[in-house]
Amino acid sequence: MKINEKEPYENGANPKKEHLGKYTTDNNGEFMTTDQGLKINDDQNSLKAGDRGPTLLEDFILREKITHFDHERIPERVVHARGSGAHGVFELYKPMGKYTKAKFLNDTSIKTPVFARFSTVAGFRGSTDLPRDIRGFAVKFYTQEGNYDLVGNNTPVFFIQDAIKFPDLVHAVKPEPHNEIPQAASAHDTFWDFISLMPEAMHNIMWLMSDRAIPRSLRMMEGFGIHTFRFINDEGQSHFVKFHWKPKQGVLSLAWDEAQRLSGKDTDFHRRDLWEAIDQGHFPEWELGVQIVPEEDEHKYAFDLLDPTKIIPEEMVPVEIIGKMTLNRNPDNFFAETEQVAFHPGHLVPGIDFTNDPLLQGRLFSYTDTQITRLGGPNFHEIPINKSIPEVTNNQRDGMHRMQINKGKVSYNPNSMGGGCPFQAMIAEGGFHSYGERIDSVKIRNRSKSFFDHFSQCTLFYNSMSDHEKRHIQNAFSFELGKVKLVPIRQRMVNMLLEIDESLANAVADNLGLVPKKLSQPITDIIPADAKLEDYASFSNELPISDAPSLSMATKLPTDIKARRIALLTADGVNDEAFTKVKLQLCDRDAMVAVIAPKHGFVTTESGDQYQVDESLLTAASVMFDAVYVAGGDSIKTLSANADALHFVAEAFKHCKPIAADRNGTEFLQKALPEIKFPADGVTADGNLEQFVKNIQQHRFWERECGAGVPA
Ligand code: HDE
Repeated sequence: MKINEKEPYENGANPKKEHLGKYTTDNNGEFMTTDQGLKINDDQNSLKAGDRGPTLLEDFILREKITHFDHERIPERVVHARGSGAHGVFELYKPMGKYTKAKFLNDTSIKTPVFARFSTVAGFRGSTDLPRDIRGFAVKFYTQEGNYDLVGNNTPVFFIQDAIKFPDLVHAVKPEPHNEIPQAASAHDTFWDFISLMPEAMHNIMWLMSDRAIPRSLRMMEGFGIHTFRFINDEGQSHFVKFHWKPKQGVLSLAWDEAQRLSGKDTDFHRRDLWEAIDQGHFPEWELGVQIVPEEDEHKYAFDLLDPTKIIPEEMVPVEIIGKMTLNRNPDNFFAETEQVAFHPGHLVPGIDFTNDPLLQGRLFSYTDTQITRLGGPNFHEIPINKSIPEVTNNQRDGMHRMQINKGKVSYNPNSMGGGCPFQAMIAEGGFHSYGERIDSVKIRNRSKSFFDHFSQCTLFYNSMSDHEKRHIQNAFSFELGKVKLVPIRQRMVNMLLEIDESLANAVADNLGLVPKKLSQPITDIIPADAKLEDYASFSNELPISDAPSLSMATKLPTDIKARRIALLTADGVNDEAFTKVKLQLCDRDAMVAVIAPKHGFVTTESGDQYQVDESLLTAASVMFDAVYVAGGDSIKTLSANADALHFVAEAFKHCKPIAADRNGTEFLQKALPEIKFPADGVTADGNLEQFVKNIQQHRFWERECGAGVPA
C-alpha cells in the first residue's frame, strides 16, 4: 500500500497522527504531572512558610510551571505572521507524466495529505484578519517522496523583481519604526514613499488596490505560485510551469468600509470563517491548475518568464486543471501546527525544479534561515507538523532540541563501518537530481532589459476590470494616498498612475486635489549606472491582448450558497414560516443561518413556538453576514423601534448585500432606508426565497454605490 493512501480523513484514521505517535495528547483520564512525570498533588497553591508566609524558592513545581510559561512565545514570522491553517487532502485528476515525474502528480489513486496556511503579510501575529493586504497561500504536500511546499500568494505577481529588495519592501510596509504605527496597514508614508520610487511594484500594487486584497473569506481566494517553475519528466525533459489554485467557492470580496468595520467587530473574521466552515463539514475546495510552456518557447512572449512581476495571461496560455485540494480537518493545536509549520519554496520532490527567477533564488536562502531563528535551531523538520512521511535518514546530527536518537558510530559518508549507509539514491531510485540547465555567462550585478517594462500588464489588469472593480481601485488608491502625509509622495504616485491609465490617474488625482504629470523621464533609481537611458525609455511590451476577463473577479461568482452567512432578523411575534420554511430551506442549501433578535435566549413565534437565538443585536453586526432576511409578523413593531436593528439593515444595504423581507418586513426596510425606493436591486420584498438565493450567489449589488448612499 502506498503510504499516502492511508487516508487521514476517513474513519478517523490519520497517518499524520499515527506518525505523530506519542506527541499528541488530550489529557483525558490522566493525572497531572510535572515535566519530569511526577504526579502533582496541589496545583492551586504555591509552597509557603505558613498560611500567609513568603513563598519558598524550594517550590520546584511552581518554578517549573512559571519558567515554562515565561518561555511560551517564539518569535513571530518576520512577514506573514498572522495566519490560519487547516489539514486536508490533494487528489489528482489525471496523470501528468508527460511533463513531470513527481509521483503525487502521476498516480490518481494516491491521496496526498496536505497542510495549508493562509496569512496576511504585513500585520503582527495578533493583528486583524481584515487589512487591505496580499494573502499568503502556502501548501505543504506530504508526499511519499518527501515534503513538497507550494508557497504562494493570492496574487499572481510580486512587488519586486530581485530578492535583494525584499528587506526594503518589508521595512517600508511594516509599522513605521519610530512609533510602530500603523499596524497591518499599507496606508502610510514609508510604504508609498518606497513604492513611488519602485515602478516595478506597480503591477502587484494594482492587485493590492483591487478587491483581491480584501477577500470575503480565505476560502474564496485564488492562489498562485507566482514564479515560473519547471516540471521535469522521466526523460529529464523540462517544461516551464506556473501554478494556480482555483476555489470552488467563487472568488469574492468584502467592501472596504465593511472590512474596516469588521476589524473592530470581529478581528478574527477570516480565521473563524475557515474554522467554522470546516467544523460544520462545508469543506473548502480548490482545484490545482497549471500553465505549461515548452522550453523552446522561453523567449516567445513580450515579457520574461523569469520576471515575477508578470503573469502569463490565461487567455494566452490556458490553465489546465489537474487536481483538487480539500481542507477537511481543523488543527488540534494552533501553536503546534499553524504556528510551527515551516514552509520553504526549496522543499521539492523529483519532477519539480526551479528557474533562475532572481526573486525565487533569494527565497531559497531565506526560509531555512528564518526558521532557525523562529523555531530555535536546525531541527525544526522534526516538529510533528513538519515531518515528512518518508523517514529521515542522513548524517545530520545534534543541534538544539534534537529528537531523533541516531544509533551507531557512523555519521559520515562515505563509510565502510556502517556498510556505506545511508545510501545515495540513483535517479531511477528516486534520487533528486537538479535540472542540468546550461549556464554560460559573466558575473554581473544587473537586471535584464527584458524586466524593464513595468506598466503594460498594469494597464491590462485595469482594462480587464468591471466598472465596479475599477471604481474600487480608484477609491483604494484615493484612500491609501489620502493617508499619506507628504504631498510629493502622493504626486509621484499619481504621475505613475498616468503611465497605466489616464482615467485612473485623473480620478485619484482629483480626490487628492492634484494634477497628474507625465513622467519626464523614467524613474532612474532602478536603472543600473551603466545602462543606457534610451534603451530603458523605449522598452515597452506590446501584449497581443488588451483585456483579459480571467483577471476580473466578476467572472468568478459561486454557483451555490454553501457556507454563506445569512442573518435572520427576528423578535417575539415573528411569523412561524421564518423557521419552518425560510431557515430550513436556506440550511438545506448548506447556508449558515443565524437567528438574530434583540436579546439572547429564545424568540417566540406568532403561534407560540420558541426557537433559540444565536446572536443578539448587541453581539452581532451586519458586517458578519452575507445577506439579511427580515421575517414579518408582530416582531416588526419591536424591530422598528430598535435603532440597532434599523442600523443592521441600513448597513447591509450600504455594503450592497442582498436583503429580503416578507409580509410587513418591507415596512421595516422602508423605515431603515427612508431614502430608498423599493423594489431596489438585490432587495426581495415579497419573501421570494428563490430570488433571494440567486441574489446571494451574486454576492453584492455594487451599483448601489453609485446611488445617493445611506447614512449607515
Ligand atoms: Fe516569503 N517569506 N519571501 N514570499 N512567504 C516568508 O518565511 C521571503 C515571497 C510567502 O505560512 C518568511 O517562514 C523573501 C514571495 C508566504 O508560514 C521569510 C522573499 C511569495 C509565507 C520569507 C519572499 C512569498 C512567506 C517569513 C523575496 C509568494 C508564509 C517566515 C525574495 C510566491 C508561509 C517564514 C507560512 C514567509 C522570505 C517573497 C510567500 C522571511 C526573502 C514572492 C505565503 O523567510
